[in-house]
Amino acid sequence: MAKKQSSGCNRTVSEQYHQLMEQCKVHMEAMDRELPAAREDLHEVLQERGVSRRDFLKWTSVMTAALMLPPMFKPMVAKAAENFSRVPVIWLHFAECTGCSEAFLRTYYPNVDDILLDTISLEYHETLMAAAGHQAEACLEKAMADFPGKYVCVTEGAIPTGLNGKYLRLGPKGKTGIDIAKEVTSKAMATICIGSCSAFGNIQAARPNPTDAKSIEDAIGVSTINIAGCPPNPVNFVGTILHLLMFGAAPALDGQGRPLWAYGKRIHDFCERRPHYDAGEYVEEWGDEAAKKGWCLYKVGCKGPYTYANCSKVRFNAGVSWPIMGGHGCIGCTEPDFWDTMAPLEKPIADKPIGVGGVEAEVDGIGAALLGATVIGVGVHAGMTALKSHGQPKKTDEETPSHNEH
Ligand code: FSX
Ligand code: SF4
Ligand code: F3S
Repeated sequence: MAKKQSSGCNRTVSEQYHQLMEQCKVHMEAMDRELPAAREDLHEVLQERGVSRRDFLKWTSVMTAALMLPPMFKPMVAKAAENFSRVPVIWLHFAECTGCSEAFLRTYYPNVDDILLDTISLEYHETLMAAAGHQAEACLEKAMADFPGKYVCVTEGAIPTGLNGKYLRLGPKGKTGIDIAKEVTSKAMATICIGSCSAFGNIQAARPNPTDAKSIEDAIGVSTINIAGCPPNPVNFVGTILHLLMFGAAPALDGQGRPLWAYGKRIHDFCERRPHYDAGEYVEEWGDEAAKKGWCLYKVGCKGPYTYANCSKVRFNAGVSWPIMGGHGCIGCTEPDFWDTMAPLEKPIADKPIGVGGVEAEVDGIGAALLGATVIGVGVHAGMTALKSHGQPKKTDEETPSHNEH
């Protein structure tokens, strides 16, 4: 009886994946017809940059698994990667430090993700483009006119909303950030917030927030896909674009608009220092013997127990390291309002004892509560059918099938 139930269940899952595959094929064929021609051949670029076919196939497997898809989707991920440079991107800057763009650009040993980012079809990016003033504005208008409903709007930075947005005026006509964001997102296929500033307001919105800075979603009322982090991991952006290319919709999102495949797990549960936490072995102060031994950083302020992101798994700088590996605790940079809610950054949030019967159970409880809150939001954000309409109206309760929920 149990066996029958199990195989019936498996058959259902397999049928669902086959159905998803059909949807993926139909969508990718449509994209093939609609997207502008590729400016560069990905495989030639990979070869020039020293990435072998074998490395590319390995990357395809890793990315397919990261996107929570079964191996049958590997060829589709490869095809989406080939189409990566065909997606027109308009990249807007608001109130921020440009660290996000920096994080995406700075790479010494490029891997496939970095190379994909290099090939991206940036129609407009204020820090990278040569044009300025009226010329730059003309580039933006042309990109919007050439690719209505087909471009991805990437936003970096928060939007100051005080004084009707006049704290942030941009370009030769002195438009406010609010005006530009509304104009460009209204004709976009999707809006992706890069970094915690555009996703949540971040440092600009930290208390006392004199300019009344807000996230894009709160400032102008559009639904956004939030690639959180200060700065975020480029891999999370690449995977999200691949998902858009494959299915024409955002991946399943948590209650904070973050893709679940990248932000669904807690830092604390995939941390290499976790055995030390469990054994009650903590760094007490910077540079002590425990620090040299790589023990847990909770007592010097690590906020890994409250933070959701894949940093330990994908790491930064071509997978070389990540904050906790580097010796500092996580400051919770992928969480909303972390400057306020995670402070003080180098001390535990509450002055409570650690160890068996101490804060350990509470910390795990907090993680579970946060996860509960994010999962409740999945239904709302997973219904991103709005992505298919150009206006991307703010959040809908409408459900779309999402493979990530299987
Ligand atoms: Fe914010 Fe990004 Fe932090 Fe900086 O642009 S997410 S302050 S790394 O640069 O927006
Ligand atoms: Fe890792 Fe921080 Fe958790 Fe310690 S508290 S195990 S350093 S995430
Ligand atoms: Fe940010 Fe913590 Fe990762 S500080 S980069 S979420 S380890």
